[in-house]
This record gives sequence, structure tokens and C-alpha cells, in this order.
Amino acid sequence: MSKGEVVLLDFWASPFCMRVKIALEEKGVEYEAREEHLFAGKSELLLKPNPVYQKVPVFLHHGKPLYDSITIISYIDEVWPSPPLLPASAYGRAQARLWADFIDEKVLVAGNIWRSKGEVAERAKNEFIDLLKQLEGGLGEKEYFGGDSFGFVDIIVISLASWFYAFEKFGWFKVEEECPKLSAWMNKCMQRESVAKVIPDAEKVYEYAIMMRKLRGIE
Ligand code: GS8
Repeated sequence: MSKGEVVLLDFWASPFCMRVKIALEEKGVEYEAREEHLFAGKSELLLKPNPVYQKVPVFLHHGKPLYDSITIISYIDEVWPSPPLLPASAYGRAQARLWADFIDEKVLVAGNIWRSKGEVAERAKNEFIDLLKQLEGGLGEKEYFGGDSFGFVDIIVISLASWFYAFEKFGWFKVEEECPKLSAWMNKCMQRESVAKVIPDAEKVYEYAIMMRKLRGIE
């Protein structure tokens, strides 16, 4: 496949973009990731497909744009079916989508620990730990969220985990102490080639978060 077929409008610290990159790596699809300057002028390619929704990731397949990470990884799973990311059964797929909603609607919101301070940060932290425990319950004794193989929900959670170190630093807690099973699952996923290649260095994400806090006047 020629490289130009698959282009990703990317931002290195975005967990939403990481989801798409891990999915592509899992499938062995060649792609070109174009880094967007989110705060210093977005590219024409990002602005043009949808003037209302100007966020990354944007996925271009033969020039045709798609946005929203969940939609994109579901599309990738259909176009390049092997290895499958979503479960084979309709019920399994519905459950995977419910977890994706839980992460986007709840866990990510509580992850705002890094964008707050004082009592607000404390509340966000407590809620975040509570939600992580629910997530850990969802993993249960399984190897991966979907069962025996790494898939859709794992991709979503491990992408978010790229920010855990920053959350820990601002919230004064340790995921490993609060959720040891989830932490062991994280370490296992981090060993995967697709994940190790995509997930940025935790210190770099933390430094980026410090910079963003300063820009927002949170310090
Ligand atoms: C969220 C994308 C998003 O928020 C998805 O793809 O799953 N639900 C969407 N992207 C952020 C970067 S990550 O924080 C973004 O592009 N922000 C730039 C902006 O809002 O201008």
C-alpha cells in the first residue's frame, strides 16, 4: 500500500490520536502522521473537512476525511479486519462501546485533575480513583478487556494511561497502589510493540501538562 493512502492529522500528546496510531500499528497499516500545531495555527487539511469540528485526530483514507477517534478505529477495524479489535459477537461489541463511552464521558472528565488545583483537584482525584476501580472491575481476571486478546477497549484505556503519571503527580496518588491489577495490565500492554511505539514518554507528557497549566494560569 502506498503511504499517501492513509494520513493522520496528529498531535503527539493526544490520547485520542494515540488510539488511532495503536490501531494502525496493530493492523500493520502504513500511515503518515502529520503533526498539527493546535495552538499556533491548524493546517488547512484540519480546518477544511469540517469547519465546525476542528479537532485531531482526523483520518484521511484516499483523501476522504473521518474524525472522532472511536469512529476512526471502528472504521479501521472494518477496512483492515485482521487482527480484529472489536469482539466477534454483537453483545461483545456493544459492551466494548459502552466501556468506550464510560471512558470518554466519565474517566476523561475526572482526569481534569491536571487542569485544576485545591479542592477541585482533590474531588477530581477521588472521582478518578473511583472510576479507575470500576474499570479494574471491568477487566476482572481477564488478560485483556475483551478476553484473551488485546483489542478495542485496551487501546482506549492504554492511550489514556499515557497521562496517568501526570495525573499522579498533580493528584498525589499512585495508580499502582489504588488499582494493582489495572496497573499490571498497563505494564503488560506497554510491552506490546504497537503500544511502546506510540505512547510518549511519561515525563514528556508531564512537562507538557506543566506548560499547559502555566498557560492557563493554574499555578
Ligand atoms: C475528541 C478529540 C479532541 O478533543 C475524539 O477524537 O475522540 N471526541 C474526540 N481533540 C483535541 C486534542 S486532545 O485533547 C483537539 O484537537 N483539540 C483542539 C481544539 O479543541 O481546538
